[in-house]
Amino acid sequence: MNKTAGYRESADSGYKAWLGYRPLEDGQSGQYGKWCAAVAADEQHPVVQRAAAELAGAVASFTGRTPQRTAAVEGPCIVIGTFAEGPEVLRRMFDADTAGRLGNEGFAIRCSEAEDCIAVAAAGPTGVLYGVFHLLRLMAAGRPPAELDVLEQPAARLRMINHWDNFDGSIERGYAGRSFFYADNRFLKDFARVRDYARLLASVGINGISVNNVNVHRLETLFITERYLPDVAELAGIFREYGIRLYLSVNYASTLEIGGLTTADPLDPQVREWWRRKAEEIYRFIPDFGGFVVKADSENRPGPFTYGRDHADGANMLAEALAPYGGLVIWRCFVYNCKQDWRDRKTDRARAAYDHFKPLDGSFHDNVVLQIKNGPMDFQVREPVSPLFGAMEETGQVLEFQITQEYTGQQRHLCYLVPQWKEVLDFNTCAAEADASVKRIVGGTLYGRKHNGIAAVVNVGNDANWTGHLLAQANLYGYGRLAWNPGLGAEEIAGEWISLTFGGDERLVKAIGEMLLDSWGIYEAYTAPLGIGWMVNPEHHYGPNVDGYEYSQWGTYHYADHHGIGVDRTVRTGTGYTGQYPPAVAGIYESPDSCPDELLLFFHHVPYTHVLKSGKTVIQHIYDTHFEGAELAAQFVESWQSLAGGMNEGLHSQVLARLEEQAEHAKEWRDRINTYFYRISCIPDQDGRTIY
Ligand code: GCV
Repeated sequence: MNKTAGYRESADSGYKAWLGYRPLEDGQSGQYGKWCAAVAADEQHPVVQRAAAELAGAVASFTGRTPQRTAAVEGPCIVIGTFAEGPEVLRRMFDADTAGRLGNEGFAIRCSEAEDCIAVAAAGPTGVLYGVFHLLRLMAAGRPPAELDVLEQPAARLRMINHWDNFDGSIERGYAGRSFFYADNRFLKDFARVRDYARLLASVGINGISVNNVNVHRLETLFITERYLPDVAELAGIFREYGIRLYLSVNYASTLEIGGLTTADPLDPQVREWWRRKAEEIYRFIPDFGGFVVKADSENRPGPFTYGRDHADGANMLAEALAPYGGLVIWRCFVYNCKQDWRDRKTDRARAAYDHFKPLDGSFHDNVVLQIKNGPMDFQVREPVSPLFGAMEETGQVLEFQITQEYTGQQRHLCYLVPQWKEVLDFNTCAAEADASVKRIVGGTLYGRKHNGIAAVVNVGNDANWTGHLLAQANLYGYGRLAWNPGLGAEEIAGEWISLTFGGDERLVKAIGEMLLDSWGIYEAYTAPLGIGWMVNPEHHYGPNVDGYEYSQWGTYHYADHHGIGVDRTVRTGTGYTGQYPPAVAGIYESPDSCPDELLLFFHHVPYTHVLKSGKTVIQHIYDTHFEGAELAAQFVESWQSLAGGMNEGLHSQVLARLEEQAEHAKEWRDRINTYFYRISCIPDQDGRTIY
């Protein structure tokens, strides 16, 4: 990837991502033309001023003419502001009722010939910013101004990005270069890049960011001390201008490691006092600090278990310290035994989060939210939805997705994850009312907890195009759009992203859209089959290795032998995991007859000759999907080649290189998986294709 100084401006690099604001076609430009003469914003709030600057810059880029920036509304213009403090015209265009319905972060957009303006209005400054970005999307899509009549507000209160960046500049599970926050144990202070990043995030409605890895090492533990708080505060200041609150991952054992105490027992008065003072100190530097993200008693990180305490004790202790300032404790539920003996067939990692946290429902303080990975295991290409959703009526919940493609091709393979996320959000937990979908739980409309939301581990780094694979930008964009509105379709989101990134040429939108929408299924087809997961090389998790984790301590087994494969997680004969779901869901998963094919091996151990609902045997399904998947990956290359000339050459060639690599690597997956299962089952492929 080109890392020379010019990449930020270069159209080849992909740096501008979906905010390139390419010139509008004459017709569109004409329609908006008169309003584009001026941008009016009379509020001095920094976020409103940022919104005005973004709007003016985008309009200049759309039309080739720099609009006038004014405070007063004089003549045709785009006017922006809050209902309360903005120009009078906003109160004429939107009645109090509209204003009242929008909530803190919502916005309204309208065009009025009578008032001779396009107006973007909101209850608060951040809503104004979101409204401006939305208007720019609509303008880019060529929506006629006369049709502008939009009222939007976000579904989830917290829409968060998690970084797994380390102070040395490495990124845990990062596939797009190094961190742009840190290098060599110092803050990089590349504020231009951080600002551009904040713009990207705000443009899709993100309002929270944790800036360091949940595995908090020695030096990052010091981020909450005077030594580094000034630097953290600088970062917070940039994100603040875009309505994004900064959070830090903290080391649960800070009192021991940097606090001079001999314990991190959450019930110890000295420990509580230390955190109380710590919170006071942090808020002195960062008055709107979001709070702590905590990975405790997980994968060798310290936690309350050491002191015989539970996770409510640990989380509440931190919550008490943050409560006076309105801070949150985002406590992760990724807690399991990572030192399992592979011979032990009773322990089931999938059960762990529910077993640990369900009994604690109702014991957490109001400012604790539990962050739960979408599935019970770990961001595999296919997993059922975690049974914890729906099970915790009295606890705020945040759903955790992984945008960074740890197990889905590491941004060397194309895998558009929005369809997967939509399945999770739409999943009906059947826990309460008829519609007890995950999106209602994390949107706060089912159980009505105060703090809820969605978080995701991000896929960016210092690669010129942010995400390594240019098409992986669609996942970052899509995540934000979905967190804002889970009702949006995967195709719709893909279409928006493609037009904003490459322009609205119909042929491009259709071809790239098809590639994106097919990509998850194709990746699944040539990798681990039928929900079994893993089968990757240990540690770095890239590339096929069927037994890579089979005799390890991580609890991620497939149990394949000469006769069959899969994990029996039934109540009747297995680990009992299915019993963690409400009966309506448990019943479906408990029997291989009703269990959906794509999750069969997650829930059941079956012979290779078991016949799927598709009518194929398991073994034939494995062969067929792997041959087809690799073929379809090769077709990506052809599809992309056919688009040469229709887009910037640099963008085209960088994607082509990744797709070629994917096509080669998909063959490796195909042959390794097919060969393994042919050798172990001794059942030949019905079609006699080459298996080694
Ligand atoms: C940050 C998986 C990843 C780890 C990650 C962990 C987590 O196990 O492989 O790199 O650690 O999840 O989510 O905490």
